[in-house]
Amino acid sequence: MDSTNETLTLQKKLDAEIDSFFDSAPPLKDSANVWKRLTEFVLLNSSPPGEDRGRRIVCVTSGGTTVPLEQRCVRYIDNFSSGHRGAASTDCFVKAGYAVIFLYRSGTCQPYCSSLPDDALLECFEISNESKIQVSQPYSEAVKRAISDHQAAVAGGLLLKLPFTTIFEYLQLLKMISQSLKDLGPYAVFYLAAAVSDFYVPWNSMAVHKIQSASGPLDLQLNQVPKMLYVLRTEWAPLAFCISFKLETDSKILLEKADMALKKYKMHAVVANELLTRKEEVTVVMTDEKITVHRDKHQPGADVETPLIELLIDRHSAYILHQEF
Ligand code: PAZ
Repeated sequence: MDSTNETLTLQKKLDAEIDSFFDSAPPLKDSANVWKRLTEFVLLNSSPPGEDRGRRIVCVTSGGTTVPLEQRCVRYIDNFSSGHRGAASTDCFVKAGYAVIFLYRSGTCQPYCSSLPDDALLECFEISNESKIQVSQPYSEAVKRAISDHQAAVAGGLLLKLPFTTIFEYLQLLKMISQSLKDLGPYAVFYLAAAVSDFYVPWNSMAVHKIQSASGPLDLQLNQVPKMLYVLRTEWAPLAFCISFKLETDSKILLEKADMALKKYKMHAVVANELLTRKEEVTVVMTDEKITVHRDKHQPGADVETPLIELLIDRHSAYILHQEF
């Protein structure tokens, strides 16, 4: 078989796997309403008053997907992702004038909350002598800033938040988002920071009820999640600027794996990070260059997302120029 035929055969196999994934996935709840919110958001940002060009829109994915083991799910496979990267990156994109579709795992970090404690409701508020709820003094500025920045982003039509839990919901939503952004061409960005499951139990071969422990050891057969990055890049949103992430725990293979992902899925950039140092530094792997960015340790509260997003926006601008001429 020559290489063109081999590529076609692989493509057909991938298409069949993807069709089977979506055909057997449980239907997305409230999908008509999600589609309505998405199309309204895209329309709102398509040509803001006084501007002849629409705003750039980025889909930021954040947090980890779960893999249910039962249809009436009691148990599921999960991963470590806290959603910090996606939330902090959203703050930076909005600040830079992008509109953000924040596709996030329910219960993970939220935009504008990175300087608040995890249990913000209990830590940041207190009951006054007059039995009123008030912000406790040490958090007063941080809470004010978080609320006003968040309100400004939502009221300004710059932030749309869509939650997911399972791998099925995540991929159905991602597909829907890419369809809604299709007309933006190079002005759309996918920033895929979510930690997406590599394996799953197909819905139609999944136990319906809670798996019983009395039946002895559990034998699990997991299918591979089809490689949607390639399809996103080549079919769903062929003109969008696509950034994916590669996480490894072994620094020796990290850059090589990121490079492979760049080529295999035709990404414009792959952000390589290690589990333990992911909040300190990341390396952006692109076709002609690799650039490492660091958190500024001398600046209190500084994060690695600020220089990362600055760099990516710069490369996105160059990409738009290149597409237009
Ligand atoms: O969500 P978080 O801030 O705890 O971690 C971010 C991250 C490591 C999940 C992200 O930077 C990343 O690498 N996502 C892709 C993971 C993967 O290779 O599937």
